[in-house]
Amino acid sequence: MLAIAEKVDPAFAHDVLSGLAQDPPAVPARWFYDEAGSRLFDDITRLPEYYPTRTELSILGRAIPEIAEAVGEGRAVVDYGAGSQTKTPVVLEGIRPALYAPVDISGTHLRDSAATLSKRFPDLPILPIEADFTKPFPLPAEIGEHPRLGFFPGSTIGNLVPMSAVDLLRSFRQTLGSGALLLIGMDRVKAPERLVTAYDDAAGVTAAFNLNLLHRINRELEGDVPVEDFAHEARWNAAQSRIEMHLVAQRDVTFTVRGQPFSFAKGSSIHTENSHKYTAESARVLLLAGGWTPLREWTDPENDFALLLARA
Ligand code: AVJ
Repeated sequence: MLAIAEKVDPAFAHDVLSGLAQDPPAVPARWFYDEAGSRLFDDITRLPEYYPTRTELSILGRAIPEIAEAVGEGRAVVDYGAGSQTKTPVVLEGIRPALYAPVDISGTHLRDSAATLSKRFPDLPILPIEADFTKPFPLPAEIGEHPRLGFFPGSTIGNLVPMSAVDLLRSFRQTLGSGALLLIGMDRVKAPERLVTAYDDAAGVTAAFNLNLLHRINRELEGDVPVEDFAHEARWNAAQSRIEMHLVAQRDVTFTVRGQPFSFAKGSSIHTENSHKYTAESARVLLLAGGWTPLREWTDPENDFALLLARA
């Protein structure tokens, strides 16, 4: 029991207990990614309905010669979110950086992906940085004086409300310094039906991903949430240009988490994720507000997803 209790992140307990008591109730999306959740997200990226991952990879594959030309050789690549096993190798192969610095909050994930990459790029110096990149952090001196390229793929920026996204872009600019470039992936606004389908797939994988949060609360926080009484819902919020994921109570429900009681009336929900979508224009405005000047953008033929290159 103690071994399990020891693994519980106090920040998880705090975010769940205060988030469920909030009006409207909400738990930050970062808590999806325990072991089961990370596996489910991996499955999501292969779903026919979930276009972002494969679209971004194909844009990157086609654009990499132009990206390499714009970026130049000998940069230090700072990879926020530590290494997609598919996208990062395309970038490293294409631009021939002087150094690769993956940043991740999980030391285990960081070491695993660094080990995999060093097999494929034996001559590339790799400098793993264990940090929460949502807060400003200094780059270690070992990174040297190479001009930097920040890499922030996957539309992860979309999880943040624009105010927080701007803060994050500003802090990237601060840490990467003058002369830095940023290569960032952003999902595009498109027909709401397609967006909702991408976040509510026929096989129910995204539903399982969303509901896993409740299982995690039960496993790690002594919860007795009746998971079967909640249903996954993906909603398009047009005013805020985002997909929202919710867990909707299917009847009046009461439960406890760490002894604290909660009640949800039938039809009320726990808001579990925002995934903001940008137009070509709003993406550029977001970058500018964050202190980055957009230089170029690459999209797929359907204009479903965009990779943007910007300079500090
Ligand atoms: C990893 C945040 C980019 O918002 O599309 C996928 C997460 N949630 N399906 C996204 C997610 C449901 C994903 N990001």
